Amino acid sequence: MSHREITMNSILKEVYETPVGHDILARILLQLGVPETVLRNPVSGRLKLSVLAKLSKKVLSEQFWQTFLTLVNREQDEPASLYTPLHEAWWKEAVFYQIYPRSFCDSDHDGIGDLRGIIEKLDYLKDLGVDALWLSPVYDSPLDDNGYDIRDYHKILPQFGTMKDFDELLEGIHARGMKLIMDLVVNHTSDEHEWFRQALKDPSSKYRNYYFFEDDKGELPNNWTSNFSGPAWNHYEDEKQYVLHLFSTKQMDLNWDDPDVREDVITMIRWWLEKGVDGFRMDVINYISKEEGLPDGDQFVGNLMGYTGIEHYYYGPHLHEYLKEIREKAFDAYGAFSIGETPGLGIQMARLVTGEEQKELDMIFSFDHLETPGHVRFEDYRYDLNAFRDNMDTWMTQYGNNCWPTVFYNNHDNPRMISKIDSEGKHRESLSVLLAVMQFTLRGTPFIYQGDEMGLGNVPFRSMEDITDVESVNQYKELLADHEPSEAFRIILAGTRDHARILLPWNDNAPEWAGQNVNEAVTSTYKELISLRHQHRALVYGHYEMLDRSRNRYVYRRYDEHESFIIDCNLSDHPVRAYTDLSGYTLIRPQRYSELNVLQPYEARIWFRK
Ligand code: TEU
Repeated sequence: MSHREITMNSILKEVYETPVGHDILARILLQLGVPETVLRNPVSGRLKLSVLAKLSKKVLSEQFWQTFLTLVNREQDEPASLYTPLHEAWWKEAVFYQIYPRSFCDSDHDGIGDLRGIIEKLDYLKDLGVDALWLSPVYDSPLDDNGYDIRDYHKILPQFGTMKDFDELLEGIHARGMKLIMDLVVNHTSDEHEWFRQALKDPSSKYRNYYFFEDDKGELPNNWTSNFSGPAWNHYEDEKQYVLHLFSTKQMDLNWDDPDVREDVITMIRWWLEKGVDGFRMDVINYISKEEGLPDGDQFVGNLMGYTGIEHYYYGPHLHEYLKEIREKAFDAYGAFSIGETPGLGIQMARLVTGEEQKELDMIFSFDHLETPGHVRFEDYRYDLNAFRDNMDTWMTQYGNNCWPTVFYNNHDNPRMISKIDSEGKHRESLSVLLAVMQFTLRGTPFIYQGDEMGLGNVPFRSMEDITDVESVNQYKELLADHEPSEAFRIILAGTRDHARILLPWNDNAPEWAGQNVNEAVTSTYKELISLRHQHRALVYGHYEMLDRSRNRYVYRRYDEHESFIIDCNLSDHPVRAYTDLSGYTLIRPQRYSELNVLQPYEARIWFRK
């Protein structure tokens, strides 16, 4: 099925019915704080796109709308019906746990986590109830971006151990009935990767075309900026060349339009699958296809996102084609699992890459729920769980049976969620438990980030001297142009990825000022909840129904033909009246409560009926 050509004369309702039109308009409205329902409202829905363009003339350029029309009209596919049959899969039933190796467990006391440290903790992870591990990069790397800048895809970083350690780790994981997925970072390589070295050294090498080289004509090739501050172009004076990097100056973007790049990447993926790994988390995989000619980005979008040019590569012209190719030539032969990290994709676009019939990715990480709409990560504000509820509800009900959501709060790229909600840490335990209750009872695969199960919050970094992340360091320098140092540090403190990258406090080994310690009660609740999920199919494959979405309330039901759960959540730091329509249900957690009709701050209850 294809939709009619969208033009500036199309009415909003029609634009909103296309997958890409839906996601972009929804995002703009979200950022502007306008409810999405205006697009479904018969009066405003009949307005022409050109009227919206006029109304937003101050912020959105004419060029933006040109790009918008290109993106909308290029996508002629439509998501399948929401109600296709639901198929079972191990990764829908599994509880995943993300390990960020350098800060997980340090076995040789050099201050940096390592592979043997992970081996030491396999029994702990098994006991927690984890079914699958996602390992952030462990490959050889100059560590400009902690391993997301890969120098050699076939080597283990010596700081982390050896390939023998890796093999032992994989064996230990499989021996415990768990699975391992690796991080696949193939949007870019390190500038120290052999391919890039050849490319830079020898203009006639085939590797020149592996990257985006542009002749130096006295100005930057376009206005794109890096995700990590500054222009997205390195200048090589001797060679008179500019080369593209969407991330740090040492992370050079691969040119996926070169079939040799795709073939080399596919061969590398197969090499790891041959070793027995069970799948991959694919780093910024939606960025691999760039718009031909690398046109300038829109300034408004750039300001909104914090970097310019993204509309030309986050849903590029050959994205579907390349994802299908990797799937067919590498993943399918091994029955391997794939999850894409896809910043910026909305739900309808996500349906077009994860729909079973598409044969592209099994799941994706969407990030829209990580900030309250209208706010950005580098901003000191209080996160609102009401927006989280609304976002979850959309993914629970609008994603379709042929797609499967992920449910997570944290990863190595974000400050800790409990601190975003409650910066003083007054409700550390109840908040950790509330988040866990939702994570293990919503529909979708839970991804725990290391330390969630310990109830970890943010780190009270004292100054920029405690900060090491390349993103923060670059941003701080940029901020100094128009901020006082103390103000710049405050902004970094709000958003720095270092909050999630401090060594886990297994045995008080984190520096004292960091104030990190394990909350045992949180850990045991994790165990209890994971085991509950494992015991009840209704919590995995069951239906989802919203029962109450009034302010600060999230009450929902998960059920199948055999059993039913009602989950009653208080999303606020003050008491609320509990849900009462519970005939036939028994309370299974918490075991103790102070008042039956009142939920305490951030309290979450689970009721059960057979
Ligand atoms: O992150 C990509 C990225 O853009 C994220 O910062 C994303 O925008 C953010 O998580 C949304 O909340 C990936 C890796 O996860 C990150 O660690 C790397 O630095 C980056 O790619 C480059 O490889």
